[in-house]
Amino acid sequence: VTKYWMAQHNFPPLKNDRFLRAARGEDVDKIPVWIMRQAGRYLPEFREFRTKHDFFTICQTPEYACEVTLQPIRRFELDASIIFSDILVIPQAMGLTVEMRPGVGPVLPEPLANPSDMSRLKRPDVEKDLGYVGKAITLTRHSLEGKVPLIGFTGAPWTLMGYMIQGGGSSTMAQARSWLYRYPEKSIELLQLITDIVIEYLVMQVKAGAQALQIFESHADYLNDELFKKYCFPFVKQISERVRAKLDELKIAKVPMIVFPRGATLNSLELLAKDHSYEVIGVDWNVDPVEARQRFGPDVTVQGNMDPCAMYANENEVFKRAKEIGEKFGKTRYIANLGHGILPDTPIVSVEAFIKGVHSV
Ligand code: 1CP
Repeated sequence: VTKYWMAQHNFPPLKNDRFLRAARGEDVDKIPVWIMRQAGRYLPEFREFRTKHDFFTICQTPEYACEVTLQPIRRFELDASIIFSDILVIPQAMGLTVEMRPGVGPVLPEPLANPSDMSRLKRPDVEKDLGYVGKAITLTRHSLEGKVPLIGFTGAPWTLMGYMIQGGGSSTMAQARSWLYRYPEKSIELLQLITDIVIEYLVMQVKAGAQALQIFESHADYLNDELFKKYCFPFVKQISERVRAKLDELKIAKVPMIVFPRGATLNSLELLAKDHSYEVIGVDWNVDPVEARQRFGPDVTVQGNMDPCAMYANENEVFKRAKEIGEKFGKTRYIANLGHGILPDTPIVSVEAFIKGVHSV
């Protein structure tokens, strides 16, 4: 079946497998590097494209999503691409309205005010309602011509729950976080519903051609160790285990999985790393490379973690820092990235210097 599926897609052979090798713990000639939000507003060609097309229209139109995914790959010596989409396509497919407001970010005008609002949510037919993401992945995988691998992604359950209750970004996530204490059972019910959808969504992405998967738990910083153990870890673990089991059942080759619990405590990160349900753990810029290695052990690849604001230093400084981080993590089981998404006004020369610095190790 794997052969049949490959033949059916007939994807071009991969020419640069550094990223996949590092994820699997194999030797690499150079440290692989990619950048979270590498397709985005710091690129003039992206800004130009956005003046013509609405954000979710880009996500929903495979030719457009493919075009913006390729933009950073044409410009830079990156070692991986990530499909252009957003984590909020899931709440959207569950029936919530999501608007992308310029200068504000995503807004959900009718969030879940209390557990009875959960009756407004629907269980999407993933292949149908989110099939556009699969189509974008297949098209992009062909259009990349094997230059670099293509990463698929999703938001993790707690992060998505946060947006669904909060109605947008927030500096406290107080509404969402208070659900965890006021309605623990209903919170778990909601997290489980999202988990079930996320699993189907990720399997669809691999079927469509995604060569790795990243799970963004961007709101892990709101969870202390107790909350992380109860509301993040079990669901994130379930996602990896059930995605792998489903791919086995479909006889499709498994792909490396990355979890990025941004802002999680070192205890929480260690819990995830030592569980080995993910090949790769993403860390933000507050995590010390040497301490991370010590606490995670030798059998997990680490991804990260230069401060996105360090990209505002001069070119030489950016190069030097990138090289230093590479040396601290070492060439084995390491994927270089920023500690969070690249900021919209980051200088292009910094991106070039960052990549050169990593590749110089
Ligand atoms: O290039 C890539 O990395 C692929 C595209 C991508 C990804 C992986 C986008 C496009 N969004 C995401 C993931 C995403 N979206 C996350 C997880 C990563 C992270 O923590 O940053 C989150 C939290 C979102 C939600 C979201 N979408 C925000 C954050 C809002 C907040 O304050 O909580 C914002 C600003 C967006 C909009 C968005 N998504 C992507 C882009 C390029 C943009 C900018 C909007 C625009 O172009 O108008």
